[in-house]
Amino acid sequence: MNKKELRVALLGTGFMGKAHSNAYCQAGHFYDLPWKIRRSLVCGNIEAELATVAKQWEWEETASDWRAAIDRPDIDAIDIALPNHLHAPAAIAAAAAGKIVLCEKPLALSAEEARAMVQAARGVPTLVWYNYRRVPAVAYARQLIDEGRLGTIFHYNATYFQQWGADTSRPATWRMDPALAGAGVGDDLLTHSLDLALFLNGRINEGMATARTFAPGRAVDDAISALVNFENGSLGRFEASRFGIGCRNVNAFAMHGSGGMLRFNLEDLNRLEFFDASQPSTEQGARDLLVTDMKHPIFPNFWRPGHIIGYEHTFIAALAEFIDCLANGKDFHPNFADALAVQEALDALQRSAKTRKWTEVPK
Ligand code: SOE
Repeated sequence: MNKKELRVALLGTGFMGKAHSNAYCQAGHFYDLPWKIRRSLVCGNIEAELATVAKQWEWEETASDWRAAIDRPDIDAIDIALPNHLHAPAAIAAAAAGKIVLCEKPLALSAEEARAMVQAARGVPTLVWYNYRRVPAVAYARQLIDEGRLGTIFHYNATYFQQWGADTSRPATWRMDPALAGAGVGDDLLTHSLDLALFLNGRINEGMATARTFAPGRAVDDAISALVNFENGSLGRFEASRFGIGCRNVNAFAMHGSGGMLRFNLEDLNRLEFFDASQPSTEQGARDLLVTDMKHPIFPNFWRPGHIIGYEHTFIAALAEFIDCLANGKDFHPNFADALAVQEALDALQRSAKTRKWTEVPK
């Protein structure tokens, strides 16, 4: 029997357009997908970029305006990899047209906009590209936590540091314009840390934050630091910066519980440090696990033990799982509702940075 086709339109041809294009090409190579992916249409308003992406990733057709994708009856899924301010209009239009909607992070420019997107997408399956949930080491961390190996959690500390913001000679892109990107590093990097925190440690009740713009004349935040209280009673500390000199893409977290400690850093993404406090004290020590075993989550879809994987595999794994959920009527996470929870936490922290007060995250 012929497989059902998922006819995709990708909106956006930048860095994320490339990461998603690769996932559409590769998912069927690594996973036995229940549906066949068809790369039907790619939309972008930078002519040279559009032509290159279409050619290199073999998209069948191109369009210079993302709106061209919305009402086409021969498109099943719309994937939004546009600048942040276009996420809401594109997602709401796509959902109204009954399409399956995939959207880059952050879901929206504000919690209010994100709520409208969740409302609009009630009847359609959604995915948000918080791809780091699909790093095998992160998925394995979640498995250890679910098995109770960390016991009662006391501390959740997260850092997302990049350094490119300090290079003021870089041409400004949409990321430096609050109307297009949101408040800055919080929307871009802290959202990743918040998504992982909600995934691994549960709801954040309240927070207190401070934000800073280091570059003179820049209109967006370069750095944000926050303290939070989690619903499970643990304390949290978050830092996100584009001035994290020495860090190219340090997306790291550490969790300390009565049963042990976990530590992860994306710059060494195949590894997870695990300290098991149930070991005799004479033998205790953090073990640096290479999360590439056939019994580890996600990894066996790719290579054999020890044959490490990279950034792109997280997108491939997310997409493959989404298609499995679509075909088998299962819920996929993170979806729009999960990304709204990130947005609510971010919004509370950004408000706190302005008012300098502890701020509750609405339920
Ligand atoms: C910013 O530099 C950025 O590209 C983010 O926008 C992505 O979400 C992150 O995964 C890598 O860094």
